Amino acid sequence: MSFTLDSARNIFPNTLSADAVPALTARFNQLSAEDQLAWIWFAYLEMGKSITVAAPGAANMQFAELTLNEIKAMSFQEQSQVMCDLANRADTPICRTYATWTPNIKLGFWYKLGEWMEQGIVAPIPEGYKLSANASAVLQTLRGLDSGQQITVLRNTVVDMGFDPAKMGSFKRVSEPVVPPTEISQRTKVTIEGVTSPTVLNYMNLLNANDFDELIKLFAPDGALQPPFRAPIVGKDAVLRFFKEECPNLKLAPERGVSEPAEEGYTQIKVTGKVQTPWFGAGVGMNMSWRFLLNPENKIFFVAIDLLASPKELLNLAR
Ligand code: ECH
Ligand code: GLY
Ligand code: GLY
Ligand code: GLY
Repeated sequence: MSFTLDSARNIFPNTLSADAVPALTARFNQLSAEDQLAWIWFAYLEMGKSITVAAPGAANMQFAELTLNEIKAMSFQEQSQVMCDLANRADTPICRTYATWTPNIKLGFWYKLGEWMEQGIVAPIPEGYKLSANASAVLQTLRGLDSGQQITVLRNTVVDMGFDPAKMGSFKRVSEPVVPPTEISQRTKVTIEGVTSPTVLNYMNLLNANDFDELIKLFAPDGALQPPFRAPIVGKDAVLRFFKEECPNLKLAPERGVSEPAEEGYTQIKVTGKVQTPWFGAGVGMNMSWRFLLNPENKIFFVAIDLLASPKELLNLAR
């Protein structure tokens, strides 16, 4: 029996991912649009006390600029309507534009709106707004998560807003210019206790260097990558596009791992360690695992990236 995408997804089945994130997201999605926006506002303010979000890069913002200016020129009532439409995933021109943006552009857009809300340029969350009992309970659950899980929830709420791209037919995706790879002399090299696979070491080093054109060469033609809480992205073209659109400036700090032969000349390798996003830098170290399945040519047939349930999971290399 040779590996399929489905069987590959089940390697290292003891890996405990942060189920609290999708569970909380599902409860969040039950809230009204007004409650969702106020909930994010309160969550963002509260998290801002302990972690600092980086300002979006200028390149990042230029694509949202037209829409931001359009919103700036509106009345408070119209602005509130636009924000509710986004939360409701309504079918409006702005919600359709939003759907064409990469996650980083969406995050930059809301970063700017948040600044403007603070400055009184965009309609604020009404003073004294009282969250519903459900929303308060969901916020209380968020407080109990570690910061890596908290920022993942926040990111997901932003990424899921706007009109559903699946209902849009064909459209032009809008993304920032691809970042240039780090100069060879400036590159860092990871070491992973228990793992010597050049494919895995190169994966980490090339991703850290933003060298996506070399990175993709490590994948089999039908190779797949499964990001946290998402369906696998299948095939080299789609994976390369994902790297270029969503993976610049990540910092992967793998710590340890285990490697063992699998069926038919394949090799399965699990690695655990920390990951930083450019939005929060060293302020948030996410506890992650990578589960690689290499084919007999040592190309990546499958890799799943998971956000771990707890720091304890960093030591769980059991099969
Ligand atoms: C305000 C109120 C009204 C509504 C809204 C507001 C604004 C909210 C704002 C939120 C900003 C949130 C941000 C969140 C950023 C989170 C980033 C994360 C990144 C995780 C990345 C990982 C990468 C893993 C990977 C690895 C690989 O090996 C392969 C690739 C990949 C307040 C106005 C909305 C402004 C900035 C969680 C885990 C390791 C899979 C990518
Ligand atoms: N400030 C983080 C980013 O632009 O990706
Ligand atoms: N809040 C601490 C952590 O990220 O683990
Ligand atoms: N999924 C990780 C990111 O785009 O930040």
